[in-house]
Amino acid sequence: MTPKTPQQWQQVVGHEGSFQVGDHGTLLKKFCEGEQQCYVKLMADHLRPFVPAYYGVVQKENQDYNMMENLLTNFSSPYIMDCKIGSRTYLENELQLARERPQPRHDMFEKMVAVDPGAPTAEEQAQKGVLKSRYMQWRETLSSTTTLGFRIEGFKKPNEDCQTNFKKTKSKEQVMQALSDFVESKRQIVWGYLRQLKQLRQVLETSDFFKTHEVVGSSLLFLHESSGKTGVWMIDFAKTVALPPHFSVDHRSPWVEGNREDGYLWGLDNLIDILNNMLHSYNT
Ligand code: I3P
Repeated sequence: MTPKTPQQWQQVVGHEGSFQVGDHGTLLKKFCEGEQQCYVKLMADHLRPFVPAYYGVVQKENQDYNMMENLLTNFSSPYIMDCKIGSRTYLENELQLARERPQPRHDMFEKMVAVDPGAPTAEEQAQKGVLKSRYMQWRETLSSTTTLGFRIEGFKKPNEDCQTNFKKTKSKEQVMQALSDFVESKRQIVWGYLRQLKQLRQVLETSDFFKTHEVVGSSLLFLHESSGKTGVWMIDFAKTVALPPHFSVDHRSPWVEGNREDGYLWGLDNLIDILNNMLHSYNT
C-alpha cells in the first residue's frame, strides 16, 4: 500500500454514517461479515482489478470496519456516479423472512408516499407501513431496474451537490439523458467507460467468484475527470451471497423465485448498449 494524499470521501448514495476516511488512501466501511468474505475471495479472483483493494478489518472507537482502497484518491477532481446493477435488489431469503415475519416499515411508507401518494394499497395506508420486500419491488418497477437491469442511484459533479433524484428514471431515453448529463456529452468519457465495461464483462464471464455467487444490490462506481480519465469498479457486496454447491446461474435469465438469478450481466449488457447508442449519437 503506497501512502497517498488523504482526500475527503464523498458519499453519493447509500447508508449514511457507514464510511470513514482512513489513513494512507484507505476507506473504512462499517463491518459486514458477508461483505468481508466477498472481498477476501475477490482479492484472489480474476475480478480483482475491478474491485477496491481490500486490507482487512480494523477497529475504531469500538466499531469494526472493513478497510479498503479509497478509489477517490486516484482522481483530483472526480465526477462520481453509483449505478445499482441487476434486475433485483433484495435477496430471496429477505422475501422468505417477510412472509414468515411481516414487519411493515413506517419509514418506507413515508418514502413511498413522498414519491407517489397513490402507491400504497388500502391496507398499507391503514397501517402506515409497507414491507421492505414490497418497497424494494416497487422501487425496482418505478425505476429502470426491472426493465433494464440497472438503475442510476445518484451522481456528483465537482463543486456541485449530489443528484439523487432518479427514482423515476425508467425509460431508455430518460436513462440516456441522465448519463449524458453526467458525462456532459463528452465522447471521450463515454468511450473510456465503454471500454472498461466491456473488459469487465469479459472478466465476469471467466470469474469463479461470479460463477458461484448471487450478486444483489451491488453497484458499479463510475469515476472520471474532465481530462478524460475514467474508471469503473464493482462495490457493495453486503448482499452478495455464495450459491449452494452445484447451483448455477447465468446472470442473464429472468428471475423467478428459487432460481437465484440476479440479472447482473443482463443489466451490464443494457448499460453497454445504451452507452454505445450515446457514442453513436455524439458522432452525428
Ligand atoms: C433503500 C435502498 C437500499 C436499502 C434500504 C432502502 O431505499 O433500497 O438499497 O438497503 O433498506 O431503504 P431508497 O434507495 O429508496 O432510500 P439494503 O440494500 O442494505 O437493503 P434499509 O432501509 O433496510 O437499509
